[in-house]
Amino acid sequence: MTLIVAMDLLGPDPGALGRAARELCPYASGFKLGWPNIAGLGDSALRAVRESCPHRMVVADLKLADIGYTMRLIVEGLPSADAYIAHAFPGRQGALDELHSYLSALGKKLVLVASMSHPGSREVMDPCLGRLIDVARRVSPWGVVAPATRPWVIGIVRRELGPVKILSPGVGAQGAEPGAALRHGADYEIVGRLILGSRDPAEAARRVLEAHARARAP
Ligand code: BMP
Repeated sequence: MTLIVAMDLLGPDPGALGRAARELCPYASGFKLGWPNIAGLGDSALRAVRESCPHRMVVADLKLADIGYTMRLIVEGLPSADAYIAHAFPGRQGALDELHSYLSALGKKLVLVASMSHPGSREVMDPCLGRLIDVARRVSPWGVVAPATRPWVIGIVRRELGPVKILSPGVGAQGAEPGAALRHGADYEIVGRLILGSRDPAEAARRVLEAHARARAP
């Protein structure tokens, strides 16, 4: 499957997180929890989702950007995710290499942010895209974040990094059409408000998956 649901809208509410995960479990490959969920609840936010939909990926979107020692301490305190998102810009040595080794030893996945979906990504990140991709090449993470809102960036990441998983946010509320990122080479679209802000989240998720199926049709 191709959909990762971003849970930010539900905030630090374990009941709401659990209910949404249960309802969307048939449609989602995974659930991404960010600081709006984790800051008030810690690891129990991740556990609420894991327990409600046990066989899907739980992604902790911590956007880590620190020395390796500190990033490892942060992850140790939030152990219930399958995948962790970090920025690429801290670089490999003494930072992402240590985080990657730690996560790999636990059988967990690292995802690096190469480019972002908001317009401001063009100010600093996109002029450095080649260097951020180079960090990703040397760290060799499981996945990379690249924006659905500027899908040509997805094409560059795909061309440069080959079989890495590409996770693309920016669908719906930020303007990209469901399926557009997949058509440009992404593996997953990260979708939050379009689904959780709708009156019938399961129906909204089903529609996103229909668009994904059309995008993948030959
Ligand atoms: P929404 O579909 O509601 O816009 O949510 C998008 C999600 O993806 C949010 O959790 C946001 O933090 C995250 N995200 C993003 O929007 N752009 C990026 O470049 C990277 C992200 O992680």
